[in-house]
Amino acid sequence: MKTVFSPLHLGHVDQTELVAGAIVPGFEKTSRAEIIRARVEAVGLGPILPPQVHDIAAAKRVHRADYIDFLPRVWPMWQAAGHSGTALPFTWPVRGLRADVPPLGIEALLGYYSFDAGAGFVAGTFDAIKSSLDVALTAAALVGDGERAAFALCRPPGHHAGSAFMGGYCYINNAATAAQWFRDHGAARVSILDVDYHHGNGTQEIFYDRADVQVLNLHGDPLTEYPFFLGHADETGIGAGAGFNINYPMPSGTAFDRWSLALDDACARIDAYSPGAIVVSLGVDTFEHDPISHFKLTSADYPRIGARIARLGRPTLFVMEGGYAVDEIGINAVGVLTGFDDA
Ligand code: Q9C
Ligand code: ZN
Repeated sequence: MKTVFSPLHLGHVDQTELVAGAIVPGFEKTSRAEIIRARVEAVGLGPILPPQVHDIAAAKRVHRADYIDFLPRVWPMWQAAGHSGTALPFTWPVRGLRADVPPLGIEALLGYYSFDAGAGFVAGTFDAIKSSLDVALTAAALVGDGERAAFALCRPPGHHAGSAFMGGYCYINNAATAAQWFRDHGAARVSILDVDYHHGNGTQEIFYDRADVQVLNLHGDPLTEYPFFLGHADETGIGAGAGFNINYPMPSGTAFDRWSLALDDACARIDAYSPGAIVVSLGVDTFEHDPISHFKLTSADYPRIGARIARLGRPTLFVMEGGYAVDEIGINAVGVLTGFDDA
């Protein structure tokens, strides 16, 4: 399997986040992608290719244009305001406030275009966001050109980013943009299978009223797990999209015996949908030793995930999402891919 990777992710570095009332170093750090890339090389998964630069207009097929146009302005506006450190919001237009009038200042705009304080900007963040998108689209094109599968080693991740908001370490929804790319290049239907520990709220929001992209999410129950405010089992789609959004919330402590039953059910639904391509939002924060998550998958389970997805027998794009147990992130993420290739 070919991997697409860009070193531009390295500019998204030393950003901080808010954890338990304290500003701390971000869990979503550069070593994540570097260790995965090293593992791809160590196991000889296949060639590692640089991305081709794409027009950012591809992201506007699933995101609001004003949101995408805001992203390159964040750091210059933050600096012009005399700020340093990590650009983060502190107020949001929730119930009772107006979300229809964009404010003028950078701190307010960051709140307007986000749902939490989990997507900070530093000087190199926009270039990393754009490179991550380019990685996803380049890998999608490999699959479109006939590869059985490809690995988009994206950083930063994307599945929490919605049509007009960032959050949860995510800015542009790489998996959603890639799914739309498949739709725009001949696939009548696309399935997005999100196996990250956290519910892919952005992906769900983007496709919630659409029948042409099926979204399946296996994740920690939002009653207790981030992102808390989406991802329940009764969210099944709306309008034309009714029945095409499928959530599998599972309790803390879930291990592979139960998790794999949800995967089997999701795969049966993908089979029934008969998509022209599958986009896997590949998070490995389901791992038993992940520092911010609460499932109990082991390193031996990840190749089984890949093998099960391979049995679907469809063109498959793997898009990297979360996973914060850095020591094992390479073994676990690449384990899914070797499990796929060996099946
Ligand atoms: N106490 C992804 O996996 N909350 N995003 C962390 C730590 C944010 C996860 C709180 C988790 C975001 C792509
Ligand atoms: Zn996650």
